Amino acid sequence: MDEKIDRILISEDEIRDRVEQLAASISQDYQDRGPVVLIGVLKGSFIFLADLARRLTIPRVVEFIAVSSYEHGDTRSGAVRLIMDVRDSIEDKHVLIVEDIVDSGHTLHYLLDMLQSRRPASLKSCALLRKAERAEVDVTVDYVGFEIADEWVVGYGLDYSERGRTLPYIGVIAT
Ligand code: PRP
Ligand code: 7HP
Repeated sequence: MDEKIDRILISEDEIRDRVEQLAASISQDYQDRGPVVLIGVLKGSFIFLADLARRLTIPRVVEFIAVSSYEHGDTRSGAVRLIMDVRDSIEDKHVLIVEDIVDSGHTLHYLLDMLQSRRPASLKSCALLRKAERAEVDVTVDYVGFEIADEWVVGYGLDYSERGRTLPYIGVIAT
């Protein structure tokens, strides 16, 4: 995989430092609220969620959800469907969606709508990466690790056709 990486965009050290900062902010914001339910969006969030969850200093519970985007040939339609749901009810719980990346925003928009209908006590979102210039829907991301440009990135959970997910850094793929 390494030979296909054009350049490292965010190093392992930079990711570690930023995840630490995000965990500190989240821990402070949720400190008097009881346990936060972290919902990791599979597959891309699995490494970010693992690191973030371990750095929080507040009570937390880990859940996962899986969604898929409908595709027409090479293009995504923007429609999203649920593949795997969380196990437990989130009613009256403090919920934080954990994403690796917000690109068009359709996935997060769908999840916020769907989870809000289940009447959580609060619902917020956290994404390691956001490509603001690619946004197609207006969606609030409460905690953002890094704003990045419109380039395809892999590593730290993110893939290109299932490749590159376990790289320890975020790299730009050579095209
Ligand atoms: C990626 C990523 C987000 C979504 C963001 O998932 O993990 O969930 O795309 O894109 P959007 O903002 O344009 O909706 P993907 O569908 O590639 O699946 P994966 O996480 O299993 O790789
Ligand atoms: C999804 C996604 N997955 C990996 N790398 C990117 O740049 C991406 N944008 N949207």
